[in-house]
Amino acid sequence: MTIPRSRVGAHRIDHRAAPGTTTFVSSHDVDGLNSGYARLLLEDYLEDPDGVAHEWRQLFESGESELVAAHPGLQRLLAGNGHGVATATEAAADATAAPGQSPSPQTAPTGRDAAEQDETLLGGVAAAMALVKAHRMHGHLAARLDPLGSEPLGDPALDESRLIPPLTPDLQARIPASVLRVHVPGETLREALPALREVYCGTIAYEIEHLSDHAERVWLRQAIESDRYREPLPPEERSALLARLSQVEGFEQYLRRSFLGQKQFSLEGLDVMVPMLDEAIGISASAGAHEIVIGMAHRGRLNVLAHTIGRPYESILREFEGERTVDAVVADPEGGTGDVKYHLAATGTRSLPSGEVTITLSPNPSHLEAVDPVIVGWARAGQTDRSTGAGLHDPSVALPILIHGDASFAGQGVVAETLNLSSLEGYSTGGTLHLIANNQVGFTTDPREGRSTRYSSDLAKGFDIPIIHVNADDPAAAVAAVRLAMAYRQEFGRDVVLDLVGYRRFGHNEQDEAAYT
Ligand SMILES: Cc1ncc(C[n+]2csc(CCOP(=O)(O)OP(=O)(O)O)c2C)c(N)n1
Ligand SMILES: [Mg+2]
Repeated sequence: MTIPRSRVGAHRIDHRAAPGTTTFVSSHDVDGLNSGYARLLLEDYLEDPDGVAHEWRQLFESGESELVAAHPGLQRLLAGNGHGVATATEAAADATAAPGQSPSPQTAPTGRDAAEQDETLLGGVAAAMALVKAHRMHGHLAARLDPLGSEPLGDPALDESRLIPPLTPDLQARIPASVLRVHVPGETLREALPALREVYCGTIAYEIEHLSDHAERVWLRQAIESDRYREPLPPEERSALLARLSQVEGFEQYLRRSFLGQKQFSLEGLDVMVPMLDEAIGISASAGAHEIVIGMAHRGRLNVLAHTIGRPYESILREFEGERTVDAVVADPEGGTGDVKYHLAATGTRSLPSGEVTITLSPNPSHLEAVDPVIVGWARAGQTDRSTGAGLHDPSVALPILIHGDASFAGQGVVAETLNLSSLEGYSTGGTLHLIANNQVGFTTDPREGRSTRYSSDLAKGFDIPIIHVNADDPAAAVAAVRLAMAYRQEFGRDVVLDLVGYRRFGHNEQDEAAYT
């Protein structure tokens, strides 16, 4: 059969031969020019053996071609009598036999039994592929993301026993992981499934399957399933992380005790945000950035000022002291709310092994998220070489970071306006890092009363942006999430959202009673 070049590589076309036509498929078609096309047909065949033309089915089941030979799992799966390839029946018997034992001749299935077993196995492969797909698409619904311990919703598609045929442990053990194209360790589905579950339904969860770019999806799946960015932290990094978290918490505890009832907009419940920023800054600096611009609202701003920007504790404490006198409050040009420290800018420098980096926290008005487009424009200006008329753009030299509130990200229109700029040639920053400081409440509003979507981050899906949810009580996972997000930015130059799911320990601010608000 010769396949018109225009059809080569086309997706989901009807591969069935037209009624009444006779075609001949040689292994040459598969092994030579048309192998990409054949690979697509093979995918269709694995999903539904009747979904491809008879001659292709014959070829796949013959075990003749290099394509089939290149898939050791298929070799075992697909019947290949006379070609030195095990039949599915044989593969099944292999898998159930004890090591070192050959299947007993009395129990080896023959005839109808064998055909039934083949069918079960092929059905099992189709079900296994659906199970893998379900984990990639819906694993987040079963992930342990809430430090408060709420039960994840789950999804029936993730339940191997509900598939048809049910993927019993025995059937799982007969399905080679290689045909499923997963990147988790394990020779069979039975070995790979727990790892797949841990990757997609653990304390990090991913929403990547909505991305329209195939290369991005493939890259992300590979990066996620191989745990490339989630290597266990070495002991010294674990200690450093603990020390950093202790600083974050200690600072807030001190302020709370010393300035009882003054507003702090505490970060507690999301403390790991500070080490996450450290990680993003370090990665970005070692990739050539010398400027980091951060936009954020009130939540955790004092901690970011002290620990991310490096503003001395004394200068922050002076502001708290100043607020205690009536004069200072009345003379406040902002109207005496005592909120000035939650709006002013600050700049600091950090010396890293890769060089010095300037970190700026931009000023922001009370109007939530209004700072977003400002940061994006600021970063773009920093990335543009204005010494020549050409205005060359190099996204590696400056990193924009936007820290959003969970209610604000879903509720404020300017978030959509900012995301809409993200892929425009004249406005792109080569990827803005969005971090949702998700304390699961907006002042007094519960998520179910404040947005119509499941996640605070859902808006980003419409902009083809990958979303990484992470449980704020797993600091190592939070660091791993940043590593993946930054690697994605460096690889594809696009925005990415980190949804840091935590909680709010002390009320909206320290002037209200947390039990009520
Ligand atoms: C545009 C705008 N609307 C309303 C407010 C009043 N306001 C201040 S904080 C807040 C809650 C925001 O919730 P979230 O974004 O989840 O941040 P959190 O305080 O929980 O960190 C609201 C409604 C505001 N400052 N700006
Ligand atoms: Mg909130």
